[in-house]
Amino acid sequence: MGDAKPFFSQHVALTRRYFLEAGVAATAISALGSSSEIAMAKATPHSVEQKLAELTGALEPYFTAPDQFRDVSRGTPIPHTLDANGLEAAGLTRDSWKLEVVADPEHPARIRAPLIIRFDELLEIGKQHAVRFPKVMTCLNIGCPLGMGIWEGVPLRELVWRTRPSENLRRLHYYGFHNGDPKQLFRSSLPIGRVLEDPFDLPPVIVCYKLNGEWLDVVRGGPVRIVVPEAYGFKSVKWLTHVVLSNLAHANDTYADGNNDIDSPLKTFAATLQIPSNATAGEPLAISGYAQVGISGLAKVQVSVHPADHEWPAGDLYFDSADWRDATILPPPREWGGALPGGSIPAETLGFDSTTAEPKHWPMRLAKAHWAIVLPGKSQGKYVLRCRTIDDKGAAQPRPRPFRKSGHAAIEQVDIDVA
Ligand SMILES: Nc1nc2c(c(=O)[nH]1)N[C@H]1C(S)=C(S)[C@@H](COP(=O)(O)O)O[C@H]1N2
Ligand SMILES: [Mo]
Repeated sequence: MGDAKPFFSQHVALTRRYFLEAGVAATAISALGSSSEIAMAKATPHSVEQKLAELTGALEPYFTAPDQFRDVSRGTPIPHTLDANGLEAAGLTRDSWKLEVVADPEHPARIRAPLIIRFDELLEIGKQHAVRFPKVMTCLNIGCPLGMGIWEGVPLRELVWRTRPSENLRRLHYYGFHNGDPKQLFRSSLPIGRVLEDPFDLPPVIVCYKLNGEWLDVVRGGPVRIVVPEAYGFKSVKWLTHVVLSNLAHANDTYADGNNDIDSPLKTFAATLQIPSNATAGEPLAISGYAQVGISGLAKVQVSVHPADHEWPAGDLYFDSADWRDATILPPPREWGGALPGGSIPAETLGFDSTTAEPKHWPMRLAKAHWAIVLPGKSQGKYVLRCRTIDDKGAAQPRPRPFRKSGHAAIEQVDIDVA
């Protein structure tokens, strides 16, 4: 990751100052709030500083460079492995791409003007209507996000309205290039209301053609994909070719196969990035990580360390009785990473102040946040470290929606050997 380092040192400097301002450098450690785990009895300010410096090695850039996203693309062949001629024939270049917006032959919505849109026409609409917003792309079935980007495109409703719909429009579904093989079809769907209006201050559902300020690469589903801000990845169909306006009253997503909960919006959860798996007795434990901030926001990240043989009360499924300590949620980084052109947030990105380019709220919803904590040293033995989030409604992870097939939220557990 070419831009990892500068981001990193900036973030670290900021973080260090943050911790110092929190009072760590002061000798009056007792003055710290009880929630601040930097204030441990044994550690001198010097060793805390050292630990914080160590922590910094594993933090990732806030945004993910487009070529650093994890790829879970399907298809035989996977569309982005086609050669130049193949891509052209498949309509997967900006010159050859087109999108049909039509009525569902089986459950037809009444529309007056079915559409075929080409890339330059989409950009033309974008001149007036384009939006961009930060969003973490996460697969419902994978614990760790695939990447964090600023996605840009035209609200899907702009295309829907251009078909001049009049009635019998209850949902739409959409799919992309799939090698002309019905068995490889990957389809997703939305209620029409979600497309026409944005509830709870969410960004619109977009027909997306840029990621982090650059054209959307074919590997990420370009030239054009759908992006649904609050949803798991399967709603954001890649290599988009068809939007179908329908009077069908229910979802018909491909992802409903495989027992997936297809109406599940993004969950809040925490995970570690750096932990000392082999620690020395008495040495403070420096731990860092990230949290995915789902629709319910993020109030806290908490960490606990218990002996591996700790006996949990019967019925304590989610470790509520653990000795949870509040970690520090790190402030916005000074450098955003993600290979953004000029290193800056594109103008008028939703969620950022248009004059200062600072985030309006922190941590940002439907995005990532980073956290760190330094815990008092432990005596020799085997331990298990756990981390969890508390969302803005006060629900502790994996609540309020603990089921695996609605997206990952299981509490992470990591073994620590103290020698
Ligand atoms: N056409 C198409 N779009 C698709 C998929 C697919 O298999 N085919 N996979 C979906 C799933 S399950 C996920 S998690 C995301 C992943 O997006 P990414 O590859 O940009 O990270 O793409 C979605 N869009
Ligand atoms: Mo997925």
